[in-house]
Amino acid sequence: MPPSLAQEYKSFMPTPTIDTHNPDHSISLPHPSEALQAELAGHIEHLLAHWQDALANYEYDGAWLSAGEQSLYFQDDHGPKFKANPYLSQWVNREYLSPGSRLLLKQDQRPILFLHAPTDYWHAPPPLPDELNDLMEVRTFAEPAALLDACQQAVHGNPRMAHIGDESTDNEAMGESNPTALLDYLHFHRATKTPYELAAMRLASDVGAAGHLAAAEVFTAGGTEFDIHMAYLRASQQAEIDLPYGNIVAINEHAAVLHYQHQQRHQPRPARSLLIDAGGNYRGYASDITRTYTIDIPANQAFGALIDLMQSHQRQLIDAIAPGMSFADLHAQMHQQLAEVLAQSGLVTCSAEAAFSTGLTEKFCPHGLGHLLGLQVHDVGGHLADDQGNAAPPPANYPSLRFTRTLEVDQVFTVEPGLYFIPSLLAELKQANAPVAWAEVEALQECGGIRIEDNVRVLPEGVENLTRDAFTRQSRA
Ligand SMILES: [Mn+2]
Repeated sequence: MPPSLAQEYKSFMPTPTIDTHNPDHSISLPHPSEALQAELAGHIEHLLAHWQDALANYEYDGAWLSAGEQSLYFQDDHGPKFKANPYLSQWVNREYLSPGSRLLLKQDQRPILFLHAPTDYWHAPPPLPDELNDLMEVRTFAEPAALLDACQQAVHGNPRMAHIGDESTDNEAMGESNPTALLDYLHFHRATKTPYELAAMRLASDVGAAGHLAAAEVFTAGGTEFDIHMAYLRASQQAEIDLPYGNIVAINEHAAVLHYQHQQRHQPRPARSLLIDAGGNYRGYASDITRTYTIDIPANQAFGALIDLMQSHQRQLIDAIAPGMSFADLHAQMHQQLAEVLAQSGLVTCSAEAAFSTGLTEKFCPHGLGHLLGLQVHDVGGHLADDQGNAAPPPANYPSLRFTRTLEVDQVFTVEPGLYFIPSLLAELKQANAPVAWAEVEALQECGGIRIEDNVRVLPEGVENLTRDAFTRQSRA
């Protein structure tokens, strides 16, 4: 971290500490400090100016951002955890947002937050967002009907309004629903983060790193996928519903299932490898981190060497990042380097050049190199060439690439090269008589695969590696 960045970091972010009274050495995160509060004020100011430009560009007098409604499972009285519209939770920490809440933005007017705060003895109402008192007008309503009435009265005349949020009947009258041009503009700019958002994402990275360190220990000690998952939750101080996405905890060949979703309670055979893809959440912002480990015994030597190669391959890709370059080009570099890894470790019988040019590497890594990250784990706008809505579609041979844009300072995204032994894709290669060293590949198949994933912020030169910084802080703590 360059000194200026270290200073910037220190100035608004209290260092998380491990609670020494807690025998599990779980992370204990600081309460939003005065300094973070100061960043929040700057963030809201930035959003105000940004929305004023956006609305002026597309000739709207104002906009409604609505939180959305709680959905229920079919013929049931409960449903998944409510997750507010990210366009609203960019302004208001989603922990404060009940279903039905709305924000009114009008040119040259303070934002008004209409909070739904039901009188409910079945559930605890969300806390009130005192932190926003100086930044916007906050009105609370117990009844949704009263809230809607107040919304109608807050808009005088016949202004041209946009509505951003789900398209329920209540929202139809609020304005033009999710206009594409406005949304493209907003989506495009969500990629670059404000200092407040970066601070939140550093903390989300700390949460994730604390979980990953505990997970690695439990794996080495012989834990099952379930044990590792529970240790991750405990150490990162997250309940399952707090996670930015479901943990992927994959021992042995489970790692070849890219979004493996189970946690096995018993381990029938000795564990050879662990791929864990698990994130942290802080005030609605996500980290998205993957690590791969092996048990250090002679039988795992080849797989361990492959992990080392993938580690340096991932670092090389991160070192290549600079503003102005295309992420699609970086993705192509990943395949070029993957071809070298395959050739170097004797897994293919052709040259690295041939493994790359024939597309052989795509069978060993069928996913994209990375994606934008923020309020959503796969953040919006990855395929936009500009804020006018022109598209930057993925190259024809890499259809799974979620992020194709030109890199810009303060964009945050993941870099996650992988190398997998996926039975169905290997079968295709066998069918096609591909130049694969089958004995070597089959010996590694039981280890599933490797993915190394960090979250980076683009700097004028190089990157801030949110993930590696967080691992450093957490392993010291
Ligand atoms: Mn990811």
